[in-house]
Amino acid sequence: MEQPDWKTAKEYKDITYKKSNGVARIAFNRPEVRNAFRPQTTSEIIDALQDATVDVSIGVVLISAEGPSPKDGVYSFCSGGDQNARGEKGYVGNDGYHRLNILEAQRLIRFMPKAVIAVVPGWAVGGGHSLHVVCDLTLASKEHAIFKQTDADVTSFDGGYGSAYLAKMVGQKKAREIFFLGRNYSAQEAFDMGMVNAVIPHEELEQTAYEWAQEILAKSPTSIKMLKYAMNLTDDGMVGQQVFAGEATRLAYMTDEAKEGRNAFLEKRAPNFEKKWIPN
Ligand code: S0N
Repeated sequence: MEQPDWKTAKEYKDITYKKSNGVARIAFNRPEVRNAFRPQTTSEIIDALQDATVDVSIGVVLISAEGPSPKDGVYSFCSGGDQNARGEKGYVGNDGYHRLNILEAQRLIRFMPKAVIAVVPGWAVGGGHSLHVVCDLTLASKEHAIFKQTDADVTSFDGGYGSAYLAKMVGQKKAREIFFLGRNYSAQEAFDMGMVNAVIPHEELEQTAYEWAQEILAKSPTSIKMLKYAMNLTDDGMVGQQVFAGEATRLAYMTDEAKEGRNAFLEKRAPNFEKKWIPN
């Protein structure tokens, strides 16, 4: 199978951002704090996600992590909000403003018209756990991935996708156990409860993620986009409908009917739609 030829797409401080043959890889790069995110980290992730969204050569995004920690050799995906960046009133950026911009990162992952895969090499905790939940797919290291929800330990809780959508994924009882007890779950346990797609030997994790991405890239882009939006729709309310319906409208623009509607207006005449009421 093809090996990636990663090229740095943009230099950042808290993340790495690379691309190879249709795949973008965004990776947390603060392994010494278990890849906790501070406002700067999330701003950088948002910037990279926006780039991957508009780059037409990119079809799949991997959210991964650098590591292990130089301090103790422990692997992590992300340990959530950096508790050191949390002032008296919340997460504080370098500019002194309080931010919760991880939610914008979640929305970009959720609504981008491309598949997003969480590649979990180690700890996925708190907001890091929520991030893997919001990704379309999750691949986890057999030896090192540990899933854990500490939101209720530190009074910094995700009442959106991280919890409510998780409950749709693993069931209400299990989701409440995950949040209320905050236990550690192995990759296999996470797989068994339906929040991980595959448990992969650690050394093969990144290559496997790249191969899954290549498999998706071989599919029809419009199909992947519409299927993602269709599966999102019922959980995303009117916004889900708006995103899905927007794509339907975009496809409708490509019909002769749409051209006739536009031309008739511009030519100041009644449209002739040929009255073809095509059945389903
Ligand atoms: C990850 C844990 C379980 C790892 O334990 P381990 O291996 O024993 O390592 P430690 O010795 O604890 O840690 C190693 C070093 O890393 C630092 N560190 C770890 N995590 C963080 C962190 N989150 N912030 C800052 N520093 C961290 C340690 O301090 C240690 O440093 P040194 O070597 O200097 O001592 C364990 O570390 C752990 O439990 N970490 C804390 C996890 C946590 O509580 N995270 C926050 C949970 N809440 C959120 O993330 C929600 C935030 C949020 O953004 C949100 C809010 C509303 C709506 C949505 C969201 C959202 O989630 O998106």
